[in-house]
Amino acid sequence: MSEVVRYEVEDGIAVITIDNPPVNALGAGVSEGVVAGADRAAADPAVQAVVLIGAGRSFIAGADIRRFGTKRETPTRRSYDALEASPKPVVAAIHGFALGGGLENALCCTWRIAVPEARIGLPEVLIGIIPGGGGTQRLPRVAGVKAALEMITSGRHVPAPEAKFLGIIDELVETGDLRAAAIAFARSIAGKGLRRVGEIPPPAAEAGLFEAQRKVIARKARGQPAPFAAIAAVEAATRLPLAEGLAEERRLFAELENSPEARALRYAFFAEREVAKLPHLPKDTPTPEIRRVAVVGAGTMGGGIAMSLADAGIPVKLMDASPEGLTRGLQKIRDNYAVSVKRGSLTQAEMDRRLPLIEPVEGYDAIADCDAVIEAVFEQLPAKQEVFRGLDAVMKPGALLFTNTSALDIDQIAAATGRPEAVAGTHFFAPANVMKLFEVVEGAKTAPATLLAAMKLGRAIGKVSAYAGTCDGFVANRSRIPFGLEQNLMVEEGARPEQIDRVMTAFGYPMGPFAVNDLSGLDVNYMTRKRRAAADPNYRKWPVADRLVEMGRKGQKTGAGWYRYEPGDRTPHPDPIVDQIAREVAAELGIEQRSFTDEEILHRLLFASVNEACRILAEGKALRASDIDVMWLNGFGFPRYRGGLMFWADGIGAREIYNQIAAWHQRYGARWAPAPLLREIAEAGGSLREAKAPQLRNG
Ligand code: 3H9
Repeated sequence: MSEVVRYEVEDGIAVITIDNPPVNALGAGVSEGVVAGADRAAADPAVQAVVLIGAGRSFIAGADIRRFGTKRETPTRRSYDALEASPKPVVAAIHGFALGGGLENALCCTWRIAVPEARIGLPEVLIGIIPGGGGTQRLPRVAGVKAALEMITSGRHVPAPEAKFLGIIDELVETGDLRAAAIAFARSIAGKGLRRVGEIPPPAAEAGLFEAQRKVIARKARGQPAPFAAIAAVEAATRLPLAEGLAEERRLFAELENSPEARALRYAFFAEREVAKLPHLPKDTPTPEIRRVAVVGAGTMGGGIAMSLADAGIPVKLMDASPEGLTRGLQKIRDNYAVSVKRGSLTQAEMDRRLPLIEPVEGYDAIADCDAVIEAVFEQLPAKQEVFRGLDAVMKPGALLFTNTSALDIDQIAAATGRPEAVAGTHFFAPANVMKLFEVVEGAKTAPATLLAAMKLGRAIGKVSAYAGTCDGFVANRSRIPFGLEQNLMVEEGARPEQIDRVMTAFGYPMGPFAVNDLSGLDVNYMTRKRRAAADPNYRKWPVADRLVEMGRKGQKTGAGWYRYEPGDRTPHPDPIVDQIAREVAAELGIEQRSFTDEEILHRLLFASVNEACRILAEGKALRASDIDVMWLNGFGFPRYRGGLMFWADGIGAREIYNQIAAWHQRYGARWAPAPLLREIAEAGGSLREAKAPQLRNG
């Protein structure tokens, strides 16, 4: 047959097995192998029915995403057509994932059975396209238009029991051996006729459904054509015969495959897989298991961290220096879960399962046997060092000691222990139980095994783990700081917060940066700025922001910050007082105020960060430019359909960015000095998104 598809006949049942590790994507030879298998089964009079199954950990994860956007031959027959045309019943036996083209192949089979843990879905919109193997036409025919529309526009992975309820799966297989169950099932339905999904007449949609869905999408999927195309394709299924609906689907698919959004989203998909890899570490490094975790500090961060562990089913011991702090922290956790239950995003049963996983304890002795500790106390070095001295005294040998700092020196924290190799940073982003980014920070003495264990822990709690070397701000915040600085300085120069916010929301951010500052509280970084100013005589202060804080304008929580707010309402209203403060600061600093174009605002903010990202990479603090992109996507709300900071920058071109930065260097001085790596890439006509740290370039 083919190297990736096997064909066997067992007692009158043909079994076509796809074996294309790791996830049985429909790569080279797979579709051809399925077609050949279906033909062989059709031609063999001894075969009564066919089973289509996946080897390894999945049924089929979909088309091979790496092949999109490349020239490839259109096969004369696709597996979808061959399966649907089979004169004998075909049973799709699903475990792991049946996604995209995987589910579409299954929908061309006459029956679908699955293990309860399996997940199915059409996630194509998440990579900027729509299903292209008939999913938009066949899913509405089995699941109804409403359910199909929801699945296709969200890309959600649907658990098998729900898929059974929706009519997509015919039977759940509770016994362990799916292959044997599928063969038995095939035998039971052999000779009892065919029930092809494609022969079901076009399904009807309730009035107004498509319009309503377009409105839902308009809010969520700004700037993205794929969800709208998905709605159009499903709409076609309700009014066209199958063949015409399939042609319409193919036309829409072809329009999207090479769209800028699809290219950016494909890049983001692979960047998020690459970020998990630390190829500079020795290959045989063991990864210690972390089963029980302690969290020290029951404040907002510590509570959020404890919740993210409990959410993933990991038992947590929560401790705090003060009994009142612990009680308050636990109450806050309870309240947070209760709010989720009230909103309907969590069931009461799930809350009742998670809460007991968080066990309040007193004193270090109570956590001594945990595999790892995450310290989340006040962001001050002496406080953290004291905790680490306490941990060092009691923790069992081999326990891993993580600090949730956002800016302090990991090495100084590690130095408070006799086991710096076991210490690493695990930087959560607020709110810790919501934000996906999990920065793993390597200190000078951190052992590779400690790093790998931290990376794995992040993934186990559903986060995106990303490596950072230790330096002020680590990678994510350090690359974001110049953006924040320019945002503030442009206000001194005459740009208004509302213009900057409008430019960035039009770019695709869910909120403008000033509105975000007001939401998180302007006082949050006030102390960090003071600390940096004290340490560095050249530190460029943010006088407008500082004055707002000093006036008590700390953002939404005080009813005013960069904007003013009406009581009980989060709508930001521009406030002339802010313009006045900006004018005063400008006058004091001798800055002449002027107007800004939208493009200048966008470029000032993002080029500043591209330049810093190049320095970070050259210093080896981030491994790959794409890691920085992953951080911006998961930590700062950078629009995913633009790929990430460095992917976006490549769209403009390193040379143009370098020239502009060099011009701003002349105009604004040292902070705009072009990074040598940027210059190198610009001169070589190279790609920013492919830039790597020296430790990866040399090895
Ligand atoms: C489609 O089907 C279009 C159709 O309508 C037909 C059109 C004609 N392609 O994520 P993991 C690689 S569009 C290529 O770490 P997990 C991945 O890069 C497709 N490669 O595992 C990684 O490689 P490496 C619709 C793929 O267990 C390795 O497999 N389908 C693909 O955490 C392991 O992946 C999707 O969008 C692929 N389709 O999660 C599903 N999938 O080891 C995309 C995976 O070298 N995939 N790889 O880094 C996923 O969502 C997850 O991979 C999955 C497994 C949930 C399946």
